[in-house]
This record gives sequence, structure tokens and C-alpha cells, in this order.
Amino acid sequence: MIMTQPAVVNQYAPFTTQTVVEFVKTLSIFDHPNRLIANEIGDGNLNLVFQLVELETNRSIIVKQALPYAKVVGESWPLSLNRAKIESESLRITAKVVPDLVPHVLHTDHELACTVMEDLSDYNILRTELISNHHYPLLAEHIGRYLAQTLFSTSDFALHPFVKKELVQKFTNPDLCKITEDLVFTDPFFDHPTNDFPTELRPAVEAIWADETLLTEVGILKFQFLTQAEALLHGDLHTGSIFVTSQSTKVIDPEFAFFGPIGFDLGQFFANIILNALSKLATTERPALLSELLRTTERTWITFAQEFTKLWDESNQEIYTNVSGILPRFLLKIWTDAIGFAGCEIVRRTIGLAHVADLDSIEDFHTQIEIKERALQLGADLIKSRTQLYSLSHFIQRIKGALRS
Ligand code: SR1
Ligand code: MG
Repeated sequence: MIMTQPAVVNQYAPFTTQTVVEFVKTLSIFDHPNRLIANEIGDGNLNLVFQLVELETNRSIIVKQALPYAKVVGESWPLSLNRAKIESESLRITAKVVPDLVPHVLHTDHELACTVMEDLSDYNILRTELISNHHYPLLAEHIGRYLAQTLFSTSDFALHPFVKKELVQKFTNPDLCKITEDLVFTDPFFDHPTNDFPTELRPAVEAIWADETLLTEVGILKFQFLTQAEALLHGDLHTGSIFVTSQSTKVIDPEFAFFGPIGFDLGQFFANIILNALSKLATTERPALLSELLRTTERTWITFAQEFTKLWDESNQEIYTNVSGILPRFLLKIWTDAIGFAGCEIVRRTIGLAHVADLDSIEDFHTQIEIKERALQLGADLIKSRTQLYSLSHFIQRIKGALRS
């Protein structure tokens, strides 16, 4: 639709395909702003996403706008609009250290709770690509570097304590953190109405709820998430938050950003790769696919640890970084936390409110249940044995054990 009528665009209201065009016309982004078409393309849980195309040139941009509630549930689940500001500020901070790994932000409007950014329509969503058995050889290096750079550069090892504390305040994100506190760390581990699983899975789910040792460890991980302001996290780094081409990777959607434990982002990424690996048990091509996915987790950690070490040696401002015993201890903490957080993510994506297509799209129902049972066992095992899996090879062996049929 080609829009010509003006509209009020300076007061918050959810955009329509008409008002979003009026808004973009005011920004001097396009040379032919009178010939713009807009489509709502968002399929996420929380926001409106529009793609705007300039007819003359075929140039396109994305406008993402927060709604005052969670789109997936409706107005009964109110959410602060501040998450739009958090997202755009996080993208800008991230672009300072890894400009090639995030979409370019063109404009931010805090009043309208929206971010105007580069359109990534040449890219594909990583989750969909992994489900289609496509492999991205550069992914691990990209994500390992993204994590090391973003997390180190916002930690106390890199920032003056005043700057760090100012940022912690700026990125206080209570509504979105509460979603994670509930949906990742709490609801799936108790008999809660938000949980969602087939009756056939109930015995395995009840085993989770009855496992006191497991609940103790999840409680510890939840309190780490609540209290350990180590670095500015992405906060929702699943494979739906990553866009890929064969050469390039872009991490999108940091609206859950806040200062938390560094291992959380790593853990969520690992978990979503492992969930995809579990889904391959239902396919015939599995040996090759499984080893590629395991290599992705290995290479991500290796790249992360190497880059983090380099930054530690070269870009630190904290005197204790010169004390040789501290880096190995800190890396071990990140590693152990990542495994525990990965376990929580695996469990919640199997039985909680927000599932993953990797498991839910397994066509044969009996196989789907079997794989979900295995996911629950693996998730619980990672959480409980995270302090014994002190090396990459221990971890990989444990995953391989769960993938063996
Ligand atoms: C109601 S939001 C459900 C999930 O979607 C987001 O991407 C987060 O992962 C959240 O837990
Ligand atoms: Mg998202």
C-alpha cells in the first residue's frame, strides 16, 4: 500500500502499516519517502516488527516497536516499553566492539518505543537453518568472538567502576528479567500453569519436580542470575536471536539485556545447539550432523576463551588481572555456570511456556516424546554435575552419551 496521508507520530501508540510509514517519512532515511510500503513481519513473542521497502530502489529497513504487553499472551501480561530503549542502547554498545556481528541501528525513538535498523532479509534465522540440516562453519568463531568481546568489554575487568555502575543502572531491566526468572528458572521446575507438555511426558516431568538435588542446584543458579552483575548480557541468546548467511552472522533482539552472570549467554547458546542436536536423533543423517553441532559448541568455547584471554591481557583496567591465578579461576566459573544455565534452558524449552521448533517439529509423536525425555534427563544431568564437568572434553562426552541411542 502506498501511503500519502499524514498521521500523528509523536505519541506512543502501536504502529499500523500506515502510521509506521508516516513515522519513517519524518526520518530522512529514504530519497523517495512517498513511495514506501510496509508489511508487519514479526513472528516473535513480544513486539511488532515492520519491514518498509522503498519502491524505486527496493531499499528496505526494519522498524521494531515494543508493545505494552507480551504479544504472545496479550494485554493480561503487561510489559514496560523501556525494553525498546534497552535493546537499541545494547545494540549501540555492542556495535562498538563487534560492529560486523549486529544489525546497524539507524534511529531510535524512546517515546514511540521503537528502533529503526538495517534489514537483514538476505539472512536466515539460525534455528530454521539448523532444523533444515544446514551447517554454518563460521558460526562458532563469530559467536565466540561476539561473546568474549561484548562480555569482557562491559565487565569490571575493562570498565572503570563508576562507568560500570552507571551502566548497571541504565540496564536495569526488571520486567524482562522477571520473564527469565519465571520461565527459565522457576515455572518448569514446579507444577505451574504456564508449563506446556503432553500427558505422555508427565512421568519424566514429575521426576524433575521431585528431584530435591536438582531443585537445590536450579535455585542456586537462579540466585546467581538474580545477583551476579558480571557483564552486560544479551539475555536471550537462543538460535532464533541469530541471523546467518554463509559468510556473516548477526545477533539480534537484545531486549533482555541486563548485567548478569557471563555464563548465561554461553549457556543459552549451547543449550539451543544441543536441543537441535537432540532433534537430529529423529533423522537419518544424524552422525555427520551431530558431530558438526558438537564441534560448534567446542569451537564457540575455544574462541570465547582465547578472545577473552587476549582481552584480559591487553585491555584490562583492573590490577588483579595481573595476578596469574585469577583468569583460570574466572574462566572455570564461567564454564561451570554456562553448563548449569544450559541445563535450565534445555529443560524449560522442553516443558515450559516457550518451546523450540527443533523438538516440537519432530513428526513422529512417539519419537518426539522419547527425545524430549532424553532432553529432560540431559538438562537435569548438566545442572547437577556442572561442577564435575570441568573441561570441554568432559562436557562433550556427557552430551555424546545423551545422544547415543
Ligand atoms: C513470553 S516471552 C517467552 C520467551 O520468548 C523470549 O524470546 C524469551 O526467550 C522468553 O523466555
Ligand atoms: Mg526475541
